[in-house]
Amino acid sequence: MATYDLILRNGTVATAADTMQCDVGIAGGRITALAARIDGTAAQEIDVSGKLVLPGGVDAHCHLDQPMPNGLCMADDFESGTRAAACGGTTTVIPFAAQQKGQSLMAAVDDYHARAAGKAMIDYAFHLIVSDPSETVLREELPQLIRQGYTSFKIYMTYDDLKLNDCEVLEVLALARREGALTMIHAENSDCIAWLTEQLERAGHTAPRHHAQSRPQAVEREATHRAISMAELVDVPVLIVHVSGAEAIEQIRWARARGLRIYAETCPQYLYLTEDDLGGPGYEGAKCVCSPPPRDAANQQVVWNALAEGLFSVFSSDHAPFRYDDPAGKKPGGKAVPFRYIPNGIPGIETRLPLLFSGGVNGGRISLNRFVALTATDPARCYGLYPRKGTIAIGADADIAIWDAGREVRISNAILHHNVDYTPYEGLTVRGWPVLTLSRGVVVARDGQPEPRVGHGQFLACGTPEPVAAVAPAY
Ligand code: DUC
Ligand code: ZN
Ligand code: ZN
Repeated sequence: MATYDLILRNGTVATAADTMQCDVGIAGGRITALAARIDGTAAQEIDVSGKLVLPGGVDAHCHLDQPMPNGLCMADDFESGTRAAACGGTTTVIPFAAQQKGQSLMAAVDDYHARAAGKAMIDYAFHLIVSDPSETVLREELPQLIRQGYTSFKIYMTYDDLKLNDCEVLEVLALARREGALTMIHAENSDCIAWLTEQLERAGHTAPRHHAQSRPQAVEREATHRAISMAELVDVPVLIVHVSGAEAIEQIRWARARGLRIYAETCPQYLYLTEDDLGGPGYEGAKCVCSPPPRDAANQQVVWNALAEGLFSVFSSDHAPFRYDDPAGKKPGGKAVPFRYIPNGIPGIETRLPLLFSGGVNGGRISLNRFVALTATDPARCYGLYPRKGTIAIGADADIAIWDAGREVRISNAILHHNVDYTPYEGLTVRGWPVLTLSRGVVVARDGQPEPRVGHGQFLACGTPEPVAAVAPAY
């Protein structure tokens, strides 16, 4: 008779494709049996009747312990970031090994491994950030790193310390096509932002709320269109990250209608925040300064519709953790500063899944299976981690989140486990919360509290991303 380390009994198991009543048998950190009734002995059994048994989330866009310029510092390292992720039902994170201009990409990766080692509670892979595509990076470092399992990278069309010009973007896209990697693009027009910021400052408009006016949708729309056009020229799939509203969505829809392989990601802030949240009393709006900025209620609706219809493949947190009351965070140097100096980014690694579940599944906007696809299966497919991650299937890692679909939780920073001193969602009540999170069969969070599993997380080398798997090298 088969033996198991753990059997989850009587749950409702959902994948991106199916929903079924069944037991889940786990041995050696993997799922080894799925059956209406598993016969066999187990070291432990957990009765999960009345609960949902879902693949643990894959948060494919989050920033943890990323080196920052100008005395800024991210609040979450791999320990606190993955602790919060696990409590929110996430079992894999993919943060960024970021190259500084002039730095070797290999050195950036080595440094990032040192930051993660022995700290992560759940498994992690790395995207790269390519900010300096020198000859050595393009000819030697990137091809080697791709072969070693760093098969996706983010490039920026804005931010002075990160942005690439269009020639550099084309070079990186051609390399991605040649070597079989997926390029993620931050699409905002840098010069337009600089000019608008200048105009706003001249008029004395430096409060946080003017951040949104410095990056209107046209800025995102134009860059999205340009990114799509460059991907078309090179004939390579790309993924546009953190899409904020109707105008960028329109570009992506247009590209898809032309048969272009343009993938897209959105985030909770574009469903739950608006630019009014940047206009809170005094300096409080700094808490919601991120880029692209949140838009308005009509745009939120367009993002919901696009999630439901399948335009987006990936729903990520873009967790970029800066403390509010901190000279290394939202108050550089210890004081309120003009919006251009506020570090961009908001925390959300623990609230990502409950926010989508509550408004999406319980709100009747998306099916449970679509929820699983957006938050686990499709991110794993996009970044070369499937089927080891992102699904419940025989042979997959036993990365599982048990959900109480009816549990009401009033979000407040006091119940979260990141190292940030605020949440943008303070006071919001959601329905549906993960009550048990397993990483390779090991309990890492229970009833909203972390288990002491620091260092349990392992590095994952990524395979070829599915979007690029079918592209033949040409250049
Ligand atoms: N924008 C980014 O591009 N990255 C981190 C956070 C943000 O707001
Ligand atoms: Zn970005
Ligand atoms: Zn980001």
